[in-house]
This record gives sequence, C-alpha cells and structure tokens, in this order.
Amino acid sequence: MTFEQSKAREQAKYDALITRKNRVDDSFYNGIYERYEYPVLTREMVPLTWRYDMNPETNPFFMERLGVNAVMNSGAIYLNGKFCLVARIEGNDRKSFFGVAESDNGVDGFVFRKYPILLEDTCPEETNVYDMRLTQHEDGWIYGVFCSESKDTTVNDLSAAVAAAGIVRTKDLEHWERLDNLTTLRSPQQRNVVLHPEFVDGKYAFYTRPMDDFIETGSGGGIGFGLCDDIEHAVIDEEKMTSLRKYHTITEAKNGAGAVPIKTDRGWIHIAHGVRNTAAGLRYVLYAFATDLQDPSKIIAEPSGLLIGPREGERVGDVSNVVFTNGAIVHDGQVYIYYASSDTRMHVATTSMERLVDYVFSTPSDPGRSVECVAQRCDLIRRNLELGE
Ligand code: M1P
Repeated sequence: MTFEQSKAREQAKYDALITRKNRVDDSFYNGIYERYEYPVLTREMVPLTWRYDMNPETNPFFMERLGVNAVMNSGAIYLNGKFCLVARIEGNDRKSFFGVAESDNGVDGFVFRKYPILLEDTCPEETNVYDMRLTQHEDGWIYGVFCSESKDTTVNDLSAAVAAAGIVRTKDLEHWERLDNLTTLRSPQQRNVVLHPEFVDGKYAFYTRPMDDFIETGSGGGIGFGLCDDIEHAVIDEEKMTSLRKYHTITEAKNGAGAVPIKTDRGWIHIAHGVRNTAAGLRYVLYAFATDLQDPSKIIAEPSGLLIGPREGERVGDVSNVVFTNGAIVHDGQVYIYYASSDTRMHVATTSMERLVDYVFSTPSDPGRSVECVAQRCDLIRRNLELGE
C-alpha cells in the first residue's frame, strides 16, 4: 500500500470512530445507571497528526512515529456548551500527558483539540503526570489536580517513585497556570487528590489519599480531608479521615477519591474507587458515598458494595480488572460518570440526579459479616413476598 492509501485508510477509520453514534447497552440493567455500547474515547480516537509524520518524504511507510498506548482516567467538566474531558493519554513511551476532548452530548462525538496540554515545566524532577480532576471552584477558577510522579532517589531501587499532587488552573482549558504542588505535612506521598468546589470554613478543601509508599497506602486509612489557606502554595497540616478502608470490603487494599463531589439537597455525593486484592491481582471498582453539606468530611450515607465494576471487555487491558473514575458531569439533571476500564479506554455511564440520590441514600449499607448480609437479603425477600411477588 502506498503512503497515500495508508493515510486515507487510517483517516477514514478515525473519522468513522469520532462520528460513531453511541447507544445505551440494553443487555445491562440495574435501574441505577445505563452503560453504553462503545467507549467514548480510545487510543484510535487520538488525532493522526499526534501520532504520524504526515510527510511522505520523512515517513515513506506512513508509520506511527509517536504511538499512543491508552486513553484513560479523565477529568470532566461542562464548559461553554460542551462536555469536556481532560484525558490521560499514555504514549508508547509510558509517559502520560493530558488532552482536552469535547462532545456536544457527552456520550459520543468526543474530538480532541488541535494540541495536547503542554504544562509549564516547573518541576525538573517530575517524570510523569496523570489523572487530572477538574474542579470548577467558587473562586472563579477551574483547577486541575493531578498526580505528579518523580523518581525516588532516596532508595536504591530503579522503579521506586514518589507521588505528589500537582495543581494547575485555567479559565478555558486552553491556558494553564501551574501552581506549587500540594504539600501534606503528615503524609509522605499523595495520589487521587480532589479539590472540593466550595470554600469550607473560608479555606480551600482537598480530599487526599495519605500513602506511605508509591503503590501501597500502608498506614493510610482511606480518603483524607484537609484544609489550606493559600491555593497558590497549598499546604495541608491535619488530614481527617472520611471514607475508610475496611476489612473484607471493596476498599480493603486501598481507596481513593474520584469525581469532584456532586452537590445535592441531601449532601455531597462522591464517586470513588475501592481496591481489593485477589489471587489474580488487584481489583478496582467504583463506589459511592455521601458527606454532609456543612461538613463535607463527615460521611452521612454509604451504600453497600460497588456501584460500577468491570464487565465483559472492560475487564481486559493494560492493567486488567480495573475501573477507575476521576470525573463526572451533571447537566440538565443528568449525571455522566466517566470511567476508564483496565487503564486502556474511557467509557460513560449515565443516570439522573434523582436516581443517584435515591441510590446513595436508600441502598442499605454493608453490615460487614456474611450472616448479617444474608439476614439483610432475607428481609428484602420477606418484604417482597408480603407484597405477593
Ligand atoms: O492501575 C489502576 C490505577 O492505579 C492507581 O490508582 P491507586 O493510586 O488507587 O492505586 C492510579 O495510578 C490510576 O492511574 C490507575 O488507573
């Protein structure tokens, strides 16, 4: 095949993907949310200009020169009439970066802007960046909080790394100002940090994830919460605990804040991830909980178990058996939960605010032991049978 033929064929495939209509997957039902037939973003939806050298003289075989391995964990925001995702794009070189993809309806038609985001190079030791959470803060800025990863030079281990929370801000997702990384005085590492959209006691409030180590959270008990005065030089001293890791639950190994909390009349709804260990490795699922409107660190509802788990093709990818979210959008009473599967591609699940509130506040919580879980289920069955079912 000639250069021109290969280019035309790949361009046609790309065009077909970005114009493909997405449909609710009717084979799945739980009443809580809808799943969709196709992912909303995949590596094939990264523009050809980001991957190929389009010049036949310097690229006679029309080869990918800078390939993309995965498009995943995306921050999400509704801005200027568009559903915007700030996706984590992982190059074949394992380095991640961010790119803005926009859609008119939130379920299909996501197209990347012309260029990825080129962050200010303010941290010479930073090797990798990923998983940006986007917060439309009441101070008027849109903040992006992401993982800033550097090599751990204090130990003699080539793969040892240190995770910190990087912070940027913007008004248009086009021009970004980099602020100081978050400092947490009592936690050596941080990942999965989320900025709360409102001031709490007049301060900026962050959900944190204290960790002793890059992979293991160690003594970190779950999702933390801390306040800071100055967002430009953010320092958190005390981190209170909110959603805890618990023995024999979906959060036993670790958990982490995901989407920016959603404000409802009854409380802040959080969609986070929980991790447990299995013989096949770590399993990541999404779960939800609610915190108090006045004290967003205080848990007021904890529906039992997982909200979204990896299913069918979602189970397989670069890091299999994983679903992960770092963004949701509420628009016109509908909730769009963006989640990645197996660190490979992005999906959406949709629900309504009404249904999400009902799920979070009316689903029973986990009693913690099999015998009590069976009693809980028998009670449900008895009530159904009494209805004549
Ligand atoms: O590989 C699964 C996820 O692992 C990390 O999450 P956590 O910090 O909770 O282990 C993140 O690096 C995330 O990017 C990744 O999807």
